[in-house]
Amino acid sequence: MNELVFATTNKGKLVELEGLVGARLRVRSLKDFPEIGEIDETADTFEGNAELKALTVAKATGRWALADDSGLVVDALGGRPGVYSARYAPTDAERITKLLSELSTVADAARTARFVCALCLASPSGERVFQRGTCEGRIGFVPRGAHGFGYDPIFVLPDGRTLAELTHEQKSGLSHRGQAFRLMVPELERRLR
Ligand code: ITT
Repeated sequence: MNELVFATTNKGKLVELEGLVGARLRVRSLKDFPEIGEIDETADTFEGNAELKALTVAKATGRWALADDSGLVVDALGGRPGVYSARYAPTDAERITKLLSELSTVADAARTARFVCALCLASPSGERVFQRGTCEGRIGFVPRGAHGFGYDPIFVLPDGRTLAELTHEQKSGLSHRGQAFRLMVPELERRLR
């Protein structure tokens, strides 16, 4: 079975990505390559940061690498936190509290938002393939649900459930990451046989 390195340190992403391809590919993560260390996300687009992470890891490991750069785009905040979603506050709980407080005077109808996921698959010789997925919803008023990670407990889907109220499989079926990933699977199958 071929090996793919997920260029991520985010446990929540890793669990989701392993669920999506773990059966087809031998999945390694940055934990298996501690010498690579932190990769600075200096680009100002999701694709730019995904490319930085994937290329760095592919070159350092000599293996195909897949990176995910994702985040939450909130319309009432002019698109923030966007590419800075991980750096918006130090922990998931603090990020949620800060976002709810920034939106405290914003009515339900104006709380529209979307998750964006850019995936970049890169080879050690510098080949690159990109895919993108989005998931539309609204920012709720109180956190609900115990599954998922990050902003999931305050991301409300059109049916009223938060992403954190879905099982792992249900979330993958409609999430930004699940969509981007399903688009990437044929590319993985073609290149990593
Ligand atoms: P890596 O760069 O190591 O992959 P990271 O957490 O720094 O991990 P990003 O820079 O892509 O990842 O930041 C994405 C942030 O957006 C992440 O930390 C969450 O706060 C949020 N996020 C992304 N996808 C999410 C999801 O499916 N559910 C909830 N929050 C999500």
